Amino acid sequence: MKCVRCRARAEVALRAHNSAFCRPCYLRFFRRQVERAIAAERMFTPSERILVAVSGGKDSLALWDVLAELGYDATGLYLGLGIGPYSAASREKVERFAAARALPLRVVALEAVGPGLGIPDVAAATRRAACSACGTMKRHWFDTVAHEGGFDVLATGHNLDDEAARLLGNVLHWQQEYLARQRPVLEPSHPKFVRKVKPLYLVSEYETAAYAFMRGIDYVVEECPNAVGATQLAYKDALNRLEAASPGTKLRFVKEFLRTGQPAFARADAAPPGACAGCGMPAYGELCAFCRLVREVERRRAPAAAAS
Ligand code: Q46
Ligand code: ZN
Repeated sequence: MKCVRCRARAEVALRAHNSAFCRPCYLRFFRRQVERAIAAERMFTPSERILVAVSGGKDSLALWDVLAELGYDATGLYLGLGIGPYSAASREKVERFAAARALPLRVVALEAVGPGLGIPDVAAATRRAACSACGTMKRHWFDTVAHEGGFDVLATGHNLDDEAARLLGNVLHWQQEYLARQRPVLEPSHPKFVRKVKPLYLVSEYETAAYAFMRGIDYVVEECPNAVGATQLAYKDALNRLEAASPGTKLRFVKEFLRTGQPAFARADAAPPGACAGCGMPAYGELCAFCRLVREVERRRAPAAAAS
């Protein structure tokens, strides 16, 4: 198999793109795909300050790497979720990555800020699934750090597989509100929010993994222990089977949704959020989701504390 650009021996074959590339041509192809998505969706410009949410996994580190390579002003944000050895290992990977490339990194350990609650604390006290508590906590700290740090945009490493799985889940349950907000760029609906972007939304997990491998990125391979059995994985599995039978399915699914379906769901009249009475961040009720969750933890813990 030969590289479609230079005819050298190919290292990666991309069936969805009907292409194969040698290493230098693949790295160029990958960067151009990301660059094109940034430009086409007007995600950000070189003069803007970008906060990149990095988990230590291959997608977010590949994203940070490619943004830095393209010359963007990209600062990493690592949230210490307090999930035992997984959190310790991922933090170490992120810190090493940043140090080796002299990239600016912010580390926020959830147990050391605000109410001092890591994900296992919140999940145990509220008896919620860890991932549901985690989503609310992460959103709050991403928004807070981006706002307080004066960043223009928050970038996450969601790839095509993530977006396709999320879309499938939203369609299977006809989650109209989520479908209305599933876009690669979300403009802020409040002065304390920043723009949120997903520059990797059209590159597959395989493509990101190949990029990370070729760039020598050392990432945390183990998944978060809470990810095991997540419904998202079942959707990914189903989509992978469809992709194998008909290459390009995921790309078409996501692209065509954004072109034809998404605008129909987007409600032009969505009311903007007010201010949370607890933390001052944007909220749709009196309290934001984060403060509601923290109060729930406090409420549930109070009787236990009184009894002990
Ligand atoms: S980190 Fe958090 Fe994920 Fe772990 S607890 Fe679930 S949501 S699986 S991306
Ligand atoms: Zn709040």
